[in-house]
Amino acid sequence: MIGDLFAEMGSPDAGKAEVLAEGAVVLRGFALGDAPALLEAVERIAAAAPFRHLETPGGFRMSVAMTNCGDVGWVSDRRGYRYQPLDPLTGNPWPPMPPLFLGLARRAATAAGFRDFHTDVCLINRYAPAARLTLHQDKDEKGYTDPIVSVSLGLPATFLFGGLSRSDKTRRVRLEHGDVTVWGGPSRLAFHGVAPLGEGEHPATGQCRINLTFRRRCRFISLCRGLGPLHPVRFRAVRGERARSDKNGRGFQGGLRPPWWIRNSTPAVSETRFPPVSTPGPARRCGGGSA
Ligand SMILES: O=C(O)CCC(=O)C(=O)O
Ligand SMILES: [Mn+2]
Repeated sequence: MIGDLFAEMGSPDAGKAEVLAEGAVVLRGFALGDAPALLEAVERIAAAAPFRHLETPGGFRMSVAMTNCGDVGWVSDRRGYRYQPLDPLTGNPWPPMPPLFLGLARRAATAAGFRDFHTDVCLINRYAPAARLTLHQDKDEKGYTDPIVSVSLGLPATFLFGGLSRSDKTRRVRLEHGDVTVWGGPSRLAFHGVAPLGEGEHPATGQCRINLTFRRRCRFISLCRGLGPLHPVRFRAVRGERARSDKNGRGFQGGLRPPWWIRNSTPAVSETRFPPVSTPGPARRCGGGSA
């Protein structure tokens, strides 16, 4: 009975902030109050941009089903990993980011010590039992000054959180419905993944887990929109972006020590508490339609 209640409400630790590493924190239950509306929004997004299993550059089918909303979407195929403004499945722009997503991502980033986070892309992952995400870094964005904000909904998962090298020891962190994980600053390029999802049934999502990862792909709208190479705004933006990554980016692209301005941006979190909200919604299908 009590177990069922927690399954419905999310983490029994709702309201606590659990520090994983410098710049990385789990905000327990942070998205609980928004969960029903987030899941409704995911269904609307999936109606326009269906979940699909992408192919890796090596030719494997990913076990996690994915879709996106925002200015661009993350895709993978034989040509590699990248962001692009059009959904390759429909040929349409990705659905716009709902204001609820923007607000939640910003509030979670602020709670983790990263101010003024403005996300421009949300990758939405759907895990069925046995689906997993192998250890990886989120490094297809243009610059790493902004954190990653990741929302867990539905079935619990084991999140693997390591260091800046693939071989670093990983921590196993149980993520529950409503938990929000934020990693940035010195942890922005930490290797992470998700262990194979266990079987189960969650009142909010049924037999799956939904994950929203909010990123900032770039700070220059013209780059995100893919304007032509001779467009004057794009030209300036490209030069600015190059200058930044040449000067600061080289060292930590490859998983080496981050530059001082990333190392010193320690988020102000230790034993923070925030008020947990619990408004379990009606039972839903598993995130909406698939391709
Ligand atoms: O599902 C998660 O908790 C993590 C997702 C993730 O790492 C990604 O989408 O890059
Ligand atoms: Mn990731």
